[in-house]
Amino acid sequence: MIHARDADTRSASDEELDRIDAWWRAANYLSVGQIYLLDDPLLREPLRPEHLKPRLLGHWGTTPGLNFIYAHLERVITARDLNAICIVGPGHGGPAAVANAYLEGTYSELHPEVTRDEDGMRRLFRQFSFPGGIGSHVTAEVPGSINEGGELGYSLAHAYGAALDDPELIVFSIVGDGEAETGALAASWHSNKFLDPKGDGAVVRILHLNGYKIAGPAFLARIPRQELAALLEGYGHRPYFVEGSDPEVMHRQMAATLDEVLDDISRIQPRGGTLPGPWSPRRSSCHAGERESPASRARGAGAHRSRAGSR
Ligand SMILES: Cc1ncc(C[n+]2csc(CCOP(=O)(O)OP(=O)(O)O)c2C)c(N)n1
Ligand SMILES: [Mg+2]
Repeated sequence: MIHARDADTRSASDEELDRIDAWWRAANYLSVGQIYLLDDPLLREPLRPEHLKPRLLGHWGTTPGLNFIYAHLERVITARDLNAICIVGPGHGGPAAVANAYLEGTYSELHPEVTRDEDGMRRLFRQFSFPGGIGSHVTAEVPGSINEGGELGYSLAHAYGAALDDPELIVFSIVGDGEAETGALAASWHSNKFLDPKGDGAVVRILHLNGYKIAGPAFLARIPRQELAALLEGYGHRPYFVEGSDPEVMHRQMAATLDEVLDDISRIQPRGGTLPGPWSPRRSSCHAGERESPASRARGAGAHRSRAGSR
């Protein structure tokens, strides 16, 4: 079992960590807005009942964790110029996926009517889980989505499929701890047996242990840590733990751990290249419009581009 790097380890600069935190908070705001708000997206006035959605579908629980991971993936993908994709598995993760795509600008590229201003935010918030709008989980309308979130259990299978399809790709696959209790996901931990660590793409699995499946307890978050580590090691994975509740400490841990994981992968998959760092000059599929080829465009259009994980 590998513990998260010491929180004092300098991997990202203080300024970078501040910017990651700002992204995370903005994504959290955009997520809450989607779940609750019908109007007044910038909360210019004191809240009134007519500003709120009369019926709520979707839930907050998994969202801050997804936003946290996504914000950190943005840093490593940009810093290392990764060709990466993020697959969002946890139930009702839709608000986070949409919020981050909106922050990136890719949501408005695909849906120009959802503009990047107050009117666009109103539309973004109103459409979420609303008649005539979009689903409460990740759906095909989310730019880059290849994993339909409505039926739990397939995130890892889709992640491995993407890595088998493209040897240049690094797939960050976020698995919900409730999702992990489905049969499909439980079996998918074995997909590493099909992957050639050197020749295929890489899968970084991020198990999001928020402790719950909606409101019920999720057991992978409640078994002793040693037992969880032994379970994952038994499947052939190398677990890293990032845990806590203080955002400042967590940001530092996550940045350092992601760097450690990606350095490990680059030692297994050395690539040529002229850019600084161990990675060849590839594009991130998270920035729509920067993709290099129709093939990679097609891939990005199917995958919820974001980024996180370990081989
Ligand atoms: C196959 C399947 N079974 C049950 C559900 C109902 N369901 C929706 S979200 C959820 C909990 C998922 O837990 P987790 O992945 O941990 O997400 P979180 O609750 O933390 O957001 C369940 C059981 C579903 N969508 N698909
Ligand atoms: Mg959960």
